[in-house]
Amino acid sequence: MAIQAPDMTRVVAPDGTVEEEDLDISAETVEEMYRLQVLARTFDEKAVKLHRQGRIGTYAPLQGQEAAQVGAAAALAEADYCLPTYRDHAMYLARGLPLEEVLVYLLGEGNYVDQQDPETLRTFPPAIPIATQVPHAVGISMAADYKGDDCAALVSFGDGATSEGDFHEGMNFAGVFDAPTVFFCQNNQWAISVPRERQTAAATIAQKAHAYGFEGIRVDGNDVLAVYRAVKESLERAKAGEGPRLIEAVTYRQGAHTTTDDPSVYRDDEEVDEWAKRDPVDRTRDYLELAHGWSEEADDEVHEWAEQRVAEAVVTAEERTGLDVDDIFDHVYAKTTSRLDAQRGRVVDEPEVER
Ligand SMILES: Cc1ncc(C[n+]2csc(CCOP(=O)(O)OP(=O)(O)O)c2C)c(N)n1
Repeated sequence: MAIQAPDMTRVVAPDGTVEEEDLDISAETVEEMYRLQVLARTFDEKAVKLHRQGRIGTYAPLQGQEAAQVGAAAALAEADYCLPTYRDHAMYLARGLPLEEVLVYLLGEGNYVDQQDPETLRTFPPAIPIATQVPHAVGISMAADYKGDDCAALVSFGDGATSEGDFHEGMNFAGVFDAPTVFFCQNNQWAISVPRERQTAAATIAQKAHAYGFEGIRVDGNDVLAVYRAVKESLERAKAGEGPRLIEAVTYRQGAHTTTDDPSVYRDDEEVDEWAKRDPVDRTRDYLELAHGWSEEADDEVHEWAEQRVAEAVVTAEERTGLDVDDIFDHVYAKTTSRLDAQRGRVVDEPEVER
């Protein structure tokens, strides 16, 4: 039996026209979110090139998901907690993490946030094992609630994560204990090569919340204003004691799953082209032009700033890191095992191993 999908909310149509007036979001906030999206896209394009040049390790591109990531992170209050994934580079940028820190992680050192004061940034290292951050977010938000800390936790994950036990355990616990958690699913239509239709027989991801006794909403994830509004409102509800919410941000991964993936073997060009017409960065720019008289000069200035910012960050990050291949053996275990020691020895002793 097909179950009715909740409607998807949207503020700005794909052509940039405003579908909803009376927005309580200032022009400055939209401009800042546009600037961050341009920075994220510029950085993303550069990161793919750095990987191709052998200068960084495997990278998970975010292209197409800029609005979802920036809109969600920009809606957080400073005191709120944020738990991103390996694809959420733009969330870190919108949270105020310097670009250099993101790059240092990709260069193989650190974990984005290890140089930051955790009480100030309140943003976790990226979760690589799928959905493990979901129960963590529930626990963190409950602990904050017990302590009387006026904050909520936002946990980000993909459509594929909704098939993991951790997702369901976290959702159930949050529903039972009214945890101030906002579950933010970036439904980018693919979990590596598994399409959304094979991930779940449910008509939407949002409706999964109903089974756990709370509300699930759908939002156009390529509409930064709609995402910002939905996340802000959900966080405020959670902090007012009205419980958790699941947000399904409907978006699209325009690039590969990672730089070691070739999506052309499992998806059609027509699909990619169709989603490109709904590009989130273009849409925010069109909105700014239509609603706030955004000029071509202002747009050029943002792009130049982003190019320069990314170029500077690459230089600074590469100067800061001095990694060698045998460094990968550190930090695997608290106490190195004999097998690892032997492997390290072989790498160090074999000069032909590419460094
Ligand atoms: C527990 C676990 N199982 C499998 C993997 C391998 N893996 C990495 S990414 C991925 C797909 C995740 O898809 P989704 O949750 O939709 O997020 P997306 O990558 O699309 O952002 C899988 C299966 C993993 N990292 N962790």
